[in-house]
Amino acid sequence: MAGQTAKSPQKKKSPNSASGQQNLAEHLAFEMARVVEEAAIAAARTMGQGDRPGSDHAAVQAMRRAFEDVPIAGNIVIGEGERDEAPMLYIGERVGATPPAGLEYPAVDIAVDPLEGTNLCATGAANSIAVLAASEAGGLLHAPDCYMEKIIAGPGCQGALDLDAPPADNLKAIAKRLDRDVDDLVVMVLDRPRHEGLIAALRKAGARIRLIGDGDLSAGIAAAVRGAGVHAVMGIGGAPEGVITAAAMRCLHGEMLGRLVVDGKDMQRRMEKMGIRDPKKIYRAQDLAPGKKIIFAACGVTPGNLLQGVRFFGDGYRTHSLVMTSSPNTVSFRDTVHLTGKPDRRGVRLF
Ligand code: VTB
Repeated sequence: MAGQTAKSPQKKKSPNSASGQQNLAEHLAFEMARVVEEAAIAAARTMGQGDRPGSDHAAVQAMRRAFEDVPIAGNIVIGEGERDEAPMLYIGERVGATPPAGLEYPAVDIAVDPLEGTNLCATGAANSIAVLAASEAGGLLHAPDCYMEKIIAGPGCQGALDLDAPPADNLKAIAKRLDRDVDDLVVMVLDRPRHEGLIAALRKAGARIRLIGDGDLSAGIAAAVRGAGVHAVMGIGGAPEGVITAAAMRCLHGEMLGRLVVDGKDMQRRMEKMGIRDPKKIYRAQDLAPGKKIIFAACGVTPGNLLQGVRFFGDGYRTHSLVMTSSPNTVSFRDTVHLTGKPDRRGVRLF
């Protein structure tokens, strides 16, 4: 990210020094963690209410509000939809704090999913998260709101996957890289009729499967983190979610291949308008999120494989977030107790 450009003579430290840049990335990552935490807390309050739009709205509103304190000139490149269909966090919306006179904040492109897994939250099911990815301008593909074929696995599988190969071949390749057998693998697949063939092939090959109702983004991140209990994600999910997953892969060095699903002339025209010349292109994480300075932040809403959900107690709440930067390459799990009232005699719990 271009550092804060000081136009005022009072500003002493050069933000373009290596340590200035590093501090800026770390500082912004911290700010972004606050943004996803606010969205997660608001969404988590609605858990299990069976009100999908209500859950989504709570997350969107809280995230939009939280951006107002972040010192960036933010540009939403993936959001809640086009300007005419989404009141907040629409594509092209400018977010961020207003800089003091004479200062410019860094230009940042942002992809948001204030509540990934709306249904999961509305039904109290596992793995809904509030999530965003950010980068210097131009660092995230402006993916159209269409489907994407995906295959995602951990860093050990770099270069081992093939989107056009039969699922059994990919399983063999993953098993080999992870030094285990195919029947030791756990693959997450969105539970959809379109995946009937894929599921049958995975079962035939002997892999263990977790069918998920929603949320191939959090599943993809889990696949790139050892110990999260998932080795791969396969199948067709959202392309915008694919870009955010790719940003996470840039920080975790996970392997990911994706190809847009272009059905119909309308979609083809939309892609051309967006400058996507080869709709059959197979993207890697580096193509979907090419930024040099990626920031990724996710906060658990409902309890999941990777992140705890938000827990509320009398005097506050506790959030669990994953906050990452690509340069410097850091991965932090942030377990935060937010004390909103006067701490009572119960104090702060270790876990
Ligand atoms: C996908 C997936 C998301 O919604 O977009 C899915 O990437 C939508 O698929 O993680 P359908 O149109 O088949 O429902 C999510 O699961 C988010 O809810």
